[in-house]
Amino acid sequence: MQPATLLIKYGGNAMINQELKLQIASALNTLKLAGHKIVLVHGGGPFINKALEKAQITSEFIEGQRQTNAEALFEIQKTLIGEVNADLVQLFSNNNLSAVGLSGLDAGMVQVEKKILSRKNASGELDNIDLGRVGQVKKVDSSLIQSLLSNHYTPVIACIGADESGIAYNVNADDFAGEIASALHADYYISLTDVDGLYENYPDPASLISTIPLEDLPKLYGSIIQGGMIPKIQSCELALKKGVKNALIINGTKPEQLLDFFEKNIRLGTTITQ
Ligand code: X2W
Repeated sequence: MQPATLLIKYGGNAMINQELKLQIASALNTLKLAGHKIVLVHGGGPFINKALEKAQITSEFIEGQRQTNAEALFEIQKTLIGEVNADLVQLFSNNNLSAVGLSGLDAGMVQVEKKILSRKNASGELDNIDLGRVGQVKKVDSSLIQSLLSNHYTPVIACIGADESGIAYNVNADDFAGEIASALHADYYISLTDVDGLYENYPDPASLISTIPLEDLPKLYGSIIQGGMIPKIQSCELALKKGVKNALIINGTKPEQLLDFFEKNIRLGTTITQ
């Protein structure tokens, strides 16, 4: 495969143990050596859950978004930037990836605005739900990422952004990654998750969908596309609509899938086509 820019979203559920993370680091190193430019955006949901529990802060998810008050945001920033990001950077740098740890706050890279969710109530009217300090990406300045890539560094980015006045917000990592992929005009947006892809009838392995056109997705929400798959597919949709060439969901708990796909041309996971 021709050298390409790969934006990889690495979710917390695919970071379950050190051995697995090492295998991911080694696979990314192979891809980098093959000439691909790699940018990694990470989440860390399970680590955030633990930190909030320890701090005795309760949090609720509404349509895949964690309601976040100022106290929760403080814990989330500490966890994503100080713990998850720092740990990945250390591991990746040890595996010759020259990783540089960032969040959307660095150089004002990711500007967000407060996210407002509208949801139908029992009488069919739309209610606005206040998610607190949850942001929606408004603008990405990709120049810092571009300059790191041209100097052979691997940016590793935590999903925190700030609004115009510099106030920090928690951003869903799938949404954040899709926006970065489009700002970069990445060749591939890859969502590394803990399932093999999108299934017609989960978990029947024979029903794994190997390719699906973008235009077929809208009618599948609520049936084939459910739960945690919703933000993943939505971020693929967003990336493709905003100029990314290919979007792919593969199993991050099977790191060999990355090499099979990009090195051996074996079609794995679910590819969403333009
Ligand atoms: C997410 C950010 C982390 C994330 C959260 O607080 O859990 C919002 O929901 P995964 O591991 O990719 O799920 N933010 C607003 O998305 O992590």
